Amino acid sequence: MSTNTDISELFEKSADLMAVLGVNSFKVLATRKVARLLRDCPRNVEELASSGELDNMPGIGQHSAEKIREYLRTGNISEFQQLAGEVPPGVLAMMNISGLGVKTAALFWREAGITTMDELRRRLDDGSLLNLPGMGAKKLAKIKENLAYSTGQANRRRIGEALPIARDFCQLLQAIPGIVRTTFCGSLRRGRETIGDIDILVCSDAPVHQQIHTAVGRHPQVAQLLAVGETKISFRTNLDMQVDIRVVPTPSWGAAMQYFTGSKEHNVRLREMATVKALKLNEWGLFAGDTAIAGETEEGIYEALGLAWIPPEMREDRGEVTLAQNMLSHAPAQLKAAFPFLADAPSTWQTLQVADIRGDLHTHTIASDGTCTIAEMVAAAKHRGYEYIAITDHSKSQFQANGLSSQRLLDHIAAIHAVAREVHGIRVLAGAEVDILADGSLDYEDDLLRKLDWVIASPHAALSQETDAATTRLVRAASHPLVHVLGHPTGRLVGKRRGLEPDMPRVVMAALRSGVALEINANDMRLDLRDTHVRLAVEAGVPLCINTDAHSIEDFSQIDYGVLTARRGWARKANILNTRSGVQLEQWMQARRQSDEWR
Ligand code: DGT
Ligand code: CA
Ligand code: CA
Ligand code: ZN
Repeated sequence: MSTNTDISELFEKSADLMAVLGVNSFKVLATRKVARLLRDCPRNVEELASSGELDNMPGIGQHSAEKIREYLRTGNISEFQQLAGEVPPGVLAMMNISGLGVKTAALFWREAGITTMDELRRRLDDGSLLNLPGMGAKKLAKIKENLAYSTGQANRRRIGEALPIARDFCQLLQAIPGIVRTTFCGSLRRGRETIGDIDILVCSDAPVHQQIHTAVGRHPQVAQLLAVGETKISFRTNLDMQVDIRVVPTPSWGAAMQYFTGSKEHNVRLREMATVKALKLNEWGLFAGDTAIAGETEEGIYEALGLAWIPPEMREDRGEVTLAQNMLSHAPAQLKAAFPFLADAPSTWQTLQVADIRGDLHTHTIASDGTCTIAEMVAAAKHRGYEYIAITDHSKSQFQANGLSSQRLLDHIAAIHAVAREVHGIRVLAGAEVDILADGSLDYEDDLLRKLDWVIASPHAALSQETDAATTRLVRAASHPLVHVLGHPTGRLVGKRRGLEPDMPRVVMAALRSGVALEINANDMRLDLRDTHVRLAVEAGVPLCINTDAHSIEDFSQIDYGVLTARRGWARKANILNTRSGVQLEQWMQARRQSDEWR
């Protein structure tokens, strides 16, 4: 976890606190602005502080600079701690419910005296909140629904929050003498969109628990040690995530990795296979009687069970064991019978890699709600080694995101083309992220869409539609001949907003018929398509795009989460449109536009 992120989150949280406490709104806005600047700043804030540049940064005033220095010195900001003391934690928690913002939380607290989630739940049920100003039955019903949804997700964190923490601690542990290897396992290694707790394994044949205890105890991110033993150390981080560290000896390393990666359902299958072979599988190894026949490597465990090694993201008991069995025994006929969409009947699973991605086809600039210019986005994409990038700002209905009117879009297309002429070594596509309106029509006229190289159609509003309406809407957009890809098709936000719940197989079939691609939005708050939807698209043979939806140059790194989600849906390189070369992509786009001409 970088310092920039930590401080940024602290400022953001403090802005929420100020807003609830009714602090002057200029101060709240200024605090949010600092949070955003820190989040998007490509340079490390510690460096900026020590070089003195912090004091000259636009948007960061003298007071904020002093607070940042205080954090760097002490790991906290006293003024913010004081604010936190004035607001009950339940009131802050309320604000995480979608549709219940700062204003409503303040209203519920000040006017209705609600300070806990339990109380909120009770008062939503007894109808007494209807007396509050501005609270209609419809609004309260929405809050109730969203509350029920976020409760179901309670205590799980987004993968984007958990992964940096896990990497940080693995690095810390790796530096301890006597520790041979470290890795994270569990849901995080499987690339799930949310993480309950972080499971870390360290490999060592020497006693290292004392050193681990010392290193962890000193770490500023650690809030509370929960358990300290010789083979297991657990603690809770400042951001309230539990981390379990387990020490494993070399001969059991692979068995432990396999066991603690899970999933539980996948492990049950494997243990069944072991039993059939009269073997016993546990976290120490695979045993015939008392003799270990595998355990040092994960591959060894799978092989001894008659299975090809299975990428962690696929270990969800969704057919992967059958796949692995047929791959290892080179049974292409059985494999194709079980999984007709795997026409190539692979004998090993070539896992999709981040390095396979050759461009980003969904990015925003300052023309709408991004923070960088066209030239900056293009330069950053080129620096990543990308062969192409599509600039895709919002369309006119997205007024809160500064969406482009028709005239502004024409100017923007010209500006994108101007940048494209200037830079070499990367293709720049002039695109747009066009709103799919509630009825499935698009936010720009066809004549305007024809002027674009690349059209994403995404839903942003009316996301509480019933299934039927949502299906009709998305099918209509997916059937539009000028659309290249459906962007974040459901509009869900992980742990926060359910989004549309269309009949996904029908949307996928519509995309297949019309030749439209589907996006895996890699932003860890979206991951939309989700893993199960990806699998539908892969089975149907609909091409996918993994895009970051970058609003700044830092966001390009979110691609990792999109690739993990793609792997969870069994997508391989050939399924992903933006693993193709620029030339191949252009061919695909041309074929797509011909379908428009034949209309
Ligand atoms: P999470 O933490 O809720 O996001 O999900 P996981 O999958 O990381 O689950 P966790 O942390 O409870 O356990 C990590 C792995 O350890 C799990 O995927 C499989 C294995 N495991 C844990 N408890 C059991 C168990 O009772 N039976 C079996 N077969 N495996 C278990
Ligand atoms: Ca876990
Ligand atoms: Ca665990
Ligand atoms: Zn977007």
